Amino acid sequence: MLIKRPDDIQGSEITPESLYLDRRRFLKHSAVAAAGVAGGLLLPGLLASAAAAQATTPLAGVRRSPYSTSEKPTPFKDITTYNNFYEFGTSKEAPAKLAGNLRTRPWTVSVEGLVKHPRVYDIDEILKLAPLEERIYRMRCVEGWSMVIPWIGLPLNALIKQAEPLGQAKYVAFITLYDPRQMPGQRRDVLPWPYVDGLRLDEAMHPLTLLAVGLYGRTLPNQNGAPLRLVVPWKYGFKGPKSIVRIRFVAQQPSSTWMRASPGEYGFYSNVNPDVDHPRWSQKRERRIGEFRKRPTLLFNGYGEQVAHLYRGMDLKKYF
Ligand SMILES: Nc1nc2c(c(=O)[nH]1)N[C@H]1C(S)=C(S)[C@@H](COP(=O)(O)O)O[C@H]1N2
Ligand SMILES: [Mo]
Repeated sequence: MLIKRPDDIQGSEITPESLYLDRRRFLKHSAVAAAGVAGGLLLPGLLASAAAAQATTPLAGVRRSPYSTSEKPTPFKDITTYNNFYEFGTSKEAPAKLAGNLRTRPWTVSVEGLVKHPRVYDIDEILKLAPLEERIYRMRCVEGWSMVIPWIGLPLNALIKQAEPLGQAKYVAFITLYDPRQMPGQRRDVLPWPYVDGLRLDEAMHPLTLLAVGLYGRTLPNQNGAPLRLVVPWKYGFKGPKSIVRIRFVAQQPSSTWMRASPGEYGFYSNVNPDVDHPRWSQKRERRIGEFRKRPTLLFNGYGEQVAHLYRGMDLKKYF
């Protein structure tokens, strides 16, 4: 694997933020600001949409990463309005509409289990564990669509090194927020809550495995998993749990929400693989959001050169 030293140019210097932001969204903000300045009428519709658009804040000192793809990022608007976040409903539109009021600060993450240094971190401490990097990754959902997302985050291995896993620790489980008052989707048992998933320790240590805290230069919009979510770009998107509250080191392979929901359809590994079909549909091709023609799906989502060695000698049909 090629490891170049990332230079110190900020990701936001490459493509100006004004190009990232959708014009209508910008206008919406201006209208709200104007209404505020005028200090006159309360415009409930505008204020409500401002709440839904949320207070993301810019992230400073972000470095570019040699792990980024040069493919064109999916527009901000698609990344933030076409989501899977069942805690806020099962439609693609629901998370953007309903996640706006999720309280993401203060927020703590408990690092626990088989580690030398178990500890509860404040989200702001996690942000300082390593320099923030922009990682432009492909994301392939098991449903057959894909995006290119300019994440901001830090390698999960920075946190793992600080925790110092004990010899018996072989897997890591990620447990996300359970709070039905804030997450209306959790009032129905469409999935076993809280949403959990896991990785083998060597997968978790891999330099591509990212703890994402932002996208497009700013903190994560709630619908994308604020304030902290996992991104494992060679696996199907559901292996990236959103709004993580616990990271637990364990000896045995953990189960996951999707394995529990449908064990014949979702395995522990869930590596992107065009040769292992979902029982109900083919995984050979995918629709990149914004494109018309489907494109071929790549083994390990195109990250094979970096990750194939993790699975050497394993039958990928058995360990799907
Ligand atoms: N907590 C939680 N995390 C989740 C999900 C979810 O429903 N709840 N959906 C997963 C799925 S299926 C996908 S494809 C990605 C979507 O991430 P995005 O909406 O930020 O693109 O989040 C994953 N993480
Ligand atoms: Mo997904």
